[in-house]
Amino acid sequence: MTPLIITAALTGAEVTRAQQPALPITPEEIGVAAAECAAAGASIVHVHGRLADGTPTQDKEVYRSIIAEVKKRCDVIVQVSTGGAVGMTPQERLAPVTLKPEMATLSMGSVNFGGDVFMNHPADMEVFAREIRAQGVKAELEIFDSGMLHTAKRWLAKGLLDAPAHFDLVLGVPGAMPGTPQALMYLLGELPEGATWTVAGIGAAQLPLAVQAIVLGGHVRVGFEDNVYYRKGELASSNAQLVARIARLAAELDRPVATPTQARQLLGIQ
Ligand code: KMH
Ligand code: ZN
Repeated sequence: MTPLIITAALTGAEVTRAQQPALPITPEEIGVAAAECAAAGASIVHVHGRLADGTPTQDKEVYRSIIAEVKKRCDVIVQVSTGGAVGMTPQERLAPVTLKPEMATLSMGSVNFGGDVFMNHPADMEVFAREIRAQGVKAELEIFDSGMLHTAKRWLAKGLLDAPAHFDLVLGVPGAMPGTPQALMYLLGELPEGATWTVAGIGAAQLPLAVQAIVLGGHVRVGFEDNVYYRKGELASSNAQLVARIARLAAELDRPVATPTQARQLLGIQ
């Protein structure tokens, strides 16, 4: 079976230390967490910048430090966020891409996001897509709702995005598609030829959707950005604890876990 790529979404923009005391915030903490996750089976880390007080930032120098802190400890693929936090300008959000990381996210549309609106105007998305391509960065297309997948397919047909596309199906954001097996199956039925996909279930949807992805031949994203619990009422002790559980489940289901080198091959990253 295709090796399973496990992405660890280490920090995100919304989770606080009050909600999850083990949340990595500084570049060094993110580097340490990345190495722990790599040892547990992650081949990608999805990272967000934070200031020392926890405020989300897309500052290029913060991301430069994050990438350096990760790379000096392990060989995982570093995927920078271009989603940043709700309310940031597109120019702010795009800054880390100019560091030429191996991967960057690209959100494929606007969506209600809890009590906020995560704005992704098509004109801005096009600038993001062009810059990601110009920097030679592999895009992960973030799909929060079904219309976004159809937009991605239109853009692939128009040549605005490169094929084969890699998708992150983010299910369970309040305001977007639910974290249900049915929602996942719908999206899988609509994926373009040759696409690769990972699933990021939010909150309680993280584990069941991850198991579904392991069985169906997809890939899995876990981590504090999406879910801070190990099980109902019990906080996870680290991002690595969540990664290690997925690696154990994959082994039980006869799915080998991808090394970073295998993940690069699967995603066409040079
Ligand atoms: N923080 C969310 C509003 C991404 O990283 O590309 C958007 C987000 C997506 O986290
Ligand atoms: Zn993110």
